[in-house]
Amino acid sequence: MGTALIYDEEMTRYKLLWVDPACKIEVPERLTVSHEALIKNGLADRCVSVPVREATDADILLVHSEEYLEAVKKTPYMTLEDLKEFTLQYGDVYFHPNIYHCAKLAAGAALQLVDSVMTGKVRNGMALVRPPGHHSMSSAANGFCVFNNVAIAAQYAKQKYGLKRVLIVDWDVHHGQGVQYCFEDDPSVLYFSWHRYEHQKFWPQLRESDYDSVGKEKGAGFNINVPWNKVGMKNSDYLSVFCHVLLPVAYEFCPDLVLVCAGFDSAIGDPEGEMCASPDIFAHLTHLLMNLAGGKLCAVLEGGYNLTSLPQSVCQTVQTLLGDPAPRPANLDGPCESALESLHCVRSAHRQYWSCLKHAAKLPTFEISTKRVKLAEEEERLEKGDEEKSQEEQVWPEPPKRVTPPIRAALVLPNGVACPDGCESFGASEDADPVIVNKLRENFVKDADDCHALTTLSSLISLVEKMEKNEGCSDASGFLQAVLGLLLPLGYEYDPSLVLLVRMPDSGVCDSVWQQLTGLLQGLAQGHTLVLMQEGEKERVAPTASALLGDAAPSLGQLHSPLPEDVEVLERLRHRLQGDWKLLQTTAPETGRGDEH
Ligand code: X5A
Ligand code: ZN
Repeated sequence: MGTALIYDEEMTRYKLLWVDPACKIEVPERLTVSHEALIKNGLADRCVSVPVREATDADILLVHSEEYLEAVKKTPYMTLEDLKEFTLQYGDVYFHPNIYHCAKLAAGAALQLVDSVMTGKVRNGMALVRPPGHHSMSSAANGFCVFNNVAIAAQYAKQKYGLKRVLIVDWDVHHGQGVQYCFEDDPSVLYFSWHRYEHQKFWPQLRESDYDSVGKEKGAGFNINVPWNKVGMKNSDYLSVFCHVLLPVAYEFCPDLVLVCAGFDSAIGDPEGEMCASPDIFAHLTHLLMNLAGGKLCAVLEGGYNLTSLPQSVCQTVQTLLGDPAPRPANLDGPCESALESLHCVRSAHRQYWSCLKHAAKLPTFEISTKRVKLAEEEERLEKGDEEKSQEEQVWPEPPKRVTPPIRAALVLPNGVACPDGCESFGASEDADPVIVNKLRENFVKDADDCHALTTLSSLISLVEKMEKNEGCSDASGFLQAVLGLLLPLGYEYDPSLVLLVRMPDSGVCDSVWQQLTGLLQGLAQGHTLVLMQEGEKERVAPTASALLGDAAPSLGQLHSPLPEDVEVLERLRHRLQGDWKLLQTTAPETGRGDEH
């Protein structure tokens, strides 16, 4: 099962034809540098190349109005003056005689990707497209976007494949208000977006981009906005929101398909985002989504305007889709105070909709949305001095070279247990092949010199398992809560060089939960995972090997509420540890930490 890559040079054939400072960053080179980097790193060759197609009128009308489509259809025949005039009715966008053609290809590329994944031709994939889509609305172009590629893809997937639930993860640094408007009252599409907001000072400056826009009517709870009220957000801030908001909710939602509005203006160096997350964070964001929906993930390019960090980020994403282990995440020093405040607000706004957030702290009444603007203005005045610094050119190290391990999974098996396909069998020590022994040593236990790493993580894992023992598989949700909210952030912050995963014979963990755990933990320690099982666990060998090989774990089904007594134990532990482990924090120091429960 491969990874699709969709790209067509035709989508580079339009550009800004007049002077407009707001639009000058959206250039054709965004696509060419991204594609060339994929070739240079040997990634394009490893993908299944899927051709683009033009989205049909019917496809486009899944999201857009007939009047709007008809208006855009006329743009190829307009003079420069007419195009300028036409452009004026919309915000931060430009038209070109060839943009309608490219916009049909961009939406069509997203649909080809959905088809490739849904028919099983590939497991996952990425489409490199221009123009982007997530700002465009039913009857309006906006923010460089003409047709809403991902929104169209979601409607198309629901209609053509009868999908009940689609998750859209928008990690672009701007709010995809077009996607929000499209699915606001629709509980079958869960839209998650984080975005630079600065208390409504940042484009598109919408009141409805704040955390309290949770969806409407039947769709209440299915729109999740995480506003970034400061620039300079880092890897820790992004991972923290994944662990404490997106992933728990996504697992509870249990999507049939994951679509990613994959904008890379949220990476360091981007002139729009002004964030500080390194390009390799996208390896982890991608990895963490890859065990949802049985691995069916379609990433569609949105923004990304720094011509160095954009291709680096694209490569990190595609290489992860291909199954290569993620690099060890650097400098996870915990979320900043502003991020914690946003986290707290989002979790509390959604606690009534998601059982995984039921226990989240309530919001103190003063802390309501944009009312904090006054406070923000004060802070802004204090920070004015730093402003010039942040606009200077950023430098960051090139992401570490990632290797495809020669052996993905090796097993030591007792007599009579067949070695699953794709794994290397590693015999008992007397007749062990010295070549394999050496390969193993090189690839798996080379730098496992830190005994504390092993003991700490393994005891945590068995702790989590113990908790599970009494309940068997009846409480997958409690187990998952422990993994996502406790083990994963702890693991990330600890940054081990080896993950030792021990399975006790009577652990009540069922296969799918076990595979999810194994899959998620492979984001740590560059995927260096050593699983220990006892002889009685023969039936677990195949599912374990499958998870180690990087197969997507089967989905857990829609989860019910975790048991209150489990939640209480977990929360107590999280509170006890969060002084030392910043990634466990979910509330800002001054925003009523005492309010939990
Ligand atoms: C797709 C995207 C950004 C538009 C910014 C306009 N659009 N100021 O990143
Ligand atoms: Zn953007």
